[in-house]
Amino acid sequence: MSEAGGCRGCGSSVPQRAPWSLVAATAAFCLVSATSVWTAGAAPMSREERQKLGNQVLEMFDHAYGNYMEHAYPADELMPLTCRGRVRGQEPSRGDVDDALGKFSLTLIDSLDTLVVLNKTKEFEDAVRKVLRDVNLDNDVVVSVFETNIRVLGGLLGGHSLAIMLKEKGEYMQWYNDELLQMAKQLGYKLLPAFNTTSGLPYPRINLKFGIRKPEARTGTETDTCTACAGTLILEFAALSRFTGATIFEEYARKALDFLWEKRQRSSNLVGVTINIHTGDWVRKDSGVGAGIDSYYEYLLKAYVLLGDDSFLERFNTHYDAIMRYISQPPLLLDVHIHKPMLNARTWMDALLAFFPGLQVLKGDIRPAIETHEMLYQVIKKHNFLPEAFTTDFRVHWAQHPLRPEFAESTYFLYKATGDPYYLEVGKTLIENLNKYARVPCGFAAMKDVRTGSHEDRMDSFFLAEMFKYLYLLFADKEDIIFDIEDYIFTTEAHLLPLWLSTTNQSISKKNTTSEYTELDDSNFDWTCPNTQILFPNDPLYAQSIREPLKNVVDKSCPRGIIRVEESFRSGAKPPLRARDFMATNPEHLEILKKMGAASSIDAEDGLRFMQEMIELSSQQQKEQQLPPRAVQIVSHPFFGRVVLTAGPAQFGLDLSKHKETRGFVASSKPYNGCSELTNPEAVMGKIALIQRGQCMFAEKARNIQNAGAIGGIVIDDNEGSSSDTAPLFQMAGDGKDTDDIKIPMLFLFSKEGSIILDAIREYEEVEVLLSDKAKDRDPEMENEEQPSSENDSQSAEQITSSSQEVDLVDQESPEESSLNSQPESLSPADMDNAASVSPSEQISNPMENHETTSLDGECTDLDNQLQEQSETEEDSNPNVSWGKKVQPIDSILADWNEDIEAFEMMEKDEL
Ligand code: DMJ
Repeated sequence: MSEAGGCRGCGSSVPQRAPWSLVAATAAFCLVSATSVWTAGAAPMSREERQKLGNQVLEMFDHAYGNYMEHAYPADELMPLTCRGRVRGQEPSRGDVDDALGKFSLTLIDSLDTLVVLNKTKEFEDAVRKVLRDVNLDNDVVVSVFETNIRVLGGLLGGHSLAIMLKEKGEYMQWYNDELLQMAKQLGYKLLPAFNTTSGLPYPRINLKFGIRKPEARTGTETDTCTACAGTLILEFAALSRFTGATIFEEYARKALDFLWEKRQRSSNLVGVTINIHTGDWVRKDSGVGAGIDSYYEYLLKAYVLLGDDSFLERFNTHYDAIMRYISQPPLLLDVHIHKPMLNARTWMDALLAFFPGLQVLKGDIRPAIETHEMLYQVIKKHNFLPEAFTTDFRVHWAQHPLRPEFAESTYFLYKATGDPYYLEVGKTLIENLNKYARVPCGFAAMKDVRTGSHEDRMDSFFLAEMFKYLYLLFADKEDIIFDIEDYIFTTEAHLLPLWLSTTNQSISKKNTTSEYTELDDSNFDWTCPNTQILFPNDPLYAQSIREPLKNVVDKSCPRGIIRVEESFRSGAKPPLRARDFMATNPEHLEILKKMGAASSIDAEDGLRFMQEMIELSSQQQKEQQLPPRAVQIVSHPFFGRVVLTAGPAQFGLDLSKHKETRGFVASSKPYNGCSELTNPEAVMGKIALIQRGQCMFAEKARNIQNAGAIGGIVIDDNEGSSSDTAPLFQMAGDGKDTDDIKIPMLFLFSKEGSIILDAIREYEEVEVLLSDKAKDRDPEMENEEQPSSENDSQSAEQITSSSQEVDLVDQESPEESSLNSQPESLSPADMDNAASVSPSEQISNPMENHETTSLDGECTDLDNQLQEQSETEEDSNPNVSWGKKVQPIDSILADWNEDIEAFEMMEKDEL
């Protein structure tokens, strides 16, 4: 190659065409090479240490990929806790997440080009042969068009791109004859029927065998899709067209992008989250840079980089200008309404937006990239991982973390742009946290709850496609990679497409391509490159100077709130009324409410925010009655604390959040249902008793095992196959009587999590667990005994698997245990009683829906204190008013506000 050249730098540069374009896309990269001039700030990292970290990444990849290949392949994904493959239809449905699984060995295909980046050429060659031999793209499965495109089509094209590169080098892949490309083309044709809509926007799902329209297809009735789903096709589809000469793919992807562009909200230049594929109406009018929209923006800029079509850059810049105007509130990125872009649509951010600083680097806007990245890093330092969503005051909103790579991606790009070794330290922390908290004997498990450290039986393919690539590249020197990464662009799934495609088969885009430098109308592109002041500070401490003021942003403050309060104080006005401070008995508050929406637009904005906060507060208060999930951590050999299971709490017995955790060996109780006096007290004495759910009240079971001398109890669900992956977590209720006599801690595990412990007992006999509110660090003493190699890890994992396949407690245990395998339909009356004793509101505690209800240490203290002080002053001056008394119920306040909300919605509709 190369068309690419000049100012290149970090694995995603541009072809050498129009000079203006070149600067626009790569200006940030010219900052690279700062590594050598680094003089202060974070200490430089030695080559030795970088190599060590690079090797660690390789070992981690081997652990993930090796276990997938050994225990899951040809299934789509590895289930790292039960150490087997996830086969769609054979596991309880997880809803939309499963639409990525098409029975096409997803993880293998998604890992192809990672193997080459990580220098595993031999393994790549083997993997390609396996794909060609085993993968069937014609399964009767309904899959997501978006996921299939970015992961499978992208994976095949990335594999092809590197296969032909290797073949040209003359050593590996000499037999290769574009077979992966042929598969990609076959898949491309399978996806095309999805575009059969009047708008040209694709249906969100397609049946790989039957397409959309056939009755057997079981899809094609959807009306809506997400903006990212319709707008993240151009890189793969254009690459497919240019590799094969079949122009239809690029044409369809362009048409969808053109339609989205036409439908942008004209006054704000923003797009909504979901759109009707037939009418083009925005279905969800909130707009951000995270979930649902993210890669639409990414692909506009990267399509320009890969295809050299200026119209994509102009669109990107127009959107970027709007994003920076309305959504960016550094260091935050907050969703707004497309019609009312000054109004925030949410008070929380999602983890997917962590890719945005990386995109800003590609655009060349480094300052806000550094700021947002720093804020995200502080959230990570607090919770070890980025929770799926977190509030503007950095509390956990959705506690899951499915090992997403976006933050690693941005870290890589920022390091390349700044050369600041700080970003190497960030990468090191990511590696440490993955090994410490997500690594299990059979791979890496997603976090079910970053607060408790509990796991989910899930290792998504993007973890191999993206995470290891970005982490390895972060620490690699040029000579560590067998090809020049700068000749390629990363897709959203981090698949590599060669930049020379820009000049191949470009018939479709020719009319839009600027072949010579032309002055574009960039009058409204304030944020556009070249912006040398932002980009070339020529100061090795530049990044650090931007991070410095944000050092404690997460721990000590609520930046936005504080700014607003300060501004208000500066202007002599009182700070806006916040829902959490509202007292219906405070005449001043009532006066403020009356004024809201009437006077200035600022008052109106405060009023709407107040309404939103009230709604959130109300649902939060309802949820406050719920106890958070707990953790059961297996601490004995060979788990050493690595497997953490999500457990439901009990409303009786020892409260694990207030007391020290309980640790002990486990023993099955006899009878297994624990509904009568135990016949094996000697076995459970001083241990944690395992009891099966059903046939009597939870409290009765607890009393029986306590009387037998157990120090804790784990109730295991009797509904075979139930799992906290697919069902809301239980809280075990008491029996309606006084349960103060129950002193031991009791936790509930669904059947799948429970069987992990039962399997372990069968295999290792002595199994020790820790019952706690949050997983604890691994036991250092145990660590010393730990077998170091991943080979050993996978051996033990293999043993667990085989045991999990063979375990049959019914055969081994007492007759009462025969109900272990009973189906939900065969619930006994006592089961019914048991279920009835737990009201739905008491029971359901789904982490995906669960807002964190208690403040974390040190969060928002400044703002809270200021507002609290203010409220106290008001209280003092009015002795008749006191907190918690005479407060109008939230419901009635909400009813009062309902009319206004409806009016606001009408207003929005009218504007459409
Ligand atoms: C990946 O599949 C892609 O990066 C996609 O664009 C959104 N995020 C997931 C991983 O989090």
